[in-house]
Amino acid sequence: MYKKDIVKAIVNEKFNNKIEKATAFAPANIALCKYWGKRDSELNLPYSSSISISLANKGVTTSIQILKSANQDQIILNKQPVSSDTSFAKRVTEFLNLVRPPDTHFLLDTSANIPIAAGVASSASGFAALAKALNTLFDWQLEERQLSIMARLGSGSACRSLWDGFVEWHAGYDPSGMDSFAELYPEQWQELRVGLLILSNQEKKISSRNAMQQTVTTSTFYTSWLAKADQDLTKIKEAIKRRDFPSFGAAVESNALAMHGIMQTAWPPIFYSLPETVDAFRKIWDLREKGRNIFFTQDAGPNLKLLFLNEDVPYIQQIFPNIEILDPFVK
Ligand code: 2P0
Repeated sequence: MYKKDIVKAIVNEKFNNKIEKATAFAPANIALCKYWGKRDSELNLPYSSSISISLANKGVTTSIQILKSANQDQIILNKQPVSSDTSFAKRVTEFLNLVRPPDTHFLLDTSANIPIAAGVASSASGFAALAKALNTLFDWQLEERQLSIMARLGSGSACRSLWDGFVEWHAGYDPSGMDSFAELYPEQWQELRVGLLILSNQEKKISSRNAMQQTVTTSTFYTSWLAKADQDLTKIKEAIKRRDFPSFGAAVESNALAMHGIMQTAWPPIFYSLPETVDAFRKIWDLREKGRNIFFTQDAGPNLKLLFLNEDVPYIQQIFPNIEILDPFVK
């Protein structure tokens, strides 16, 4: 099945373009139980379900408008024009091609209010904001579920960036992916804090898209990861419900370490951690031995996101002076 068929089914070729320009914001999200591996790489369909926390007002704002008498799209990222031959522009154009009426070009102006180096401002909030802006521009009036599927076609994790708070992405079973969408996990945990610990600005050598594919195709342990992800999802959801922070943190951290572990069993091996990352692991484990409830998660890069409760904010600031602390439930 192709992306274009899915888009056709969702928007029903409806392109009522009455307004000139539409703007939308979508928050960045951090997976607590990770998405790592696709059963369909065209439609970004995952093997396993995942759950994330959105970062309130940290994310991407995107404006889209139709350009009259232009012969190509114009793309602006953080106020700078982006050349059409960059991988960023190619990915955006490819997505716009799915919804492009004949002889139409777009001006897309996108900006992130979170450092790209944090590894959270990239494709997820970008494609979620773009899907929302297109929904307004073309007056599709999509339901949340359809919008989530639209965003997923741009980038898997984008389907989770349409809500604040906890969001669960159901992997689904259908080859069409119409049952693979995210929805709000309706629990509010006001005391929960996320700290962005930037350890390096170095660009990653392998994209998560390629890295997850390499893991699926070469790791003999991949099915163990799926069994673990399934168990962790249940543990994390239950711990959220009970507001049981030690169980929550342990399941989240263990899930991230397992994802990175499984990558090391791919061939060629994939290793996103730097010495600074490993030093930070040890520091956090030492703090836990001293009785502090501080946990981490790590995505496809060397930086860490720390999880702790509001009562530990002063302590965390003292130990990690450069950390950026976010309150996911306050806009
Ligand atoms: C996640 N990551 O669940 C996992 C954990 C990174 C590590 O989703 O190919 O940009 O666009 O579907 O969503 C990053 O991968 O990949 C990601 P595509 P995506 O957040």
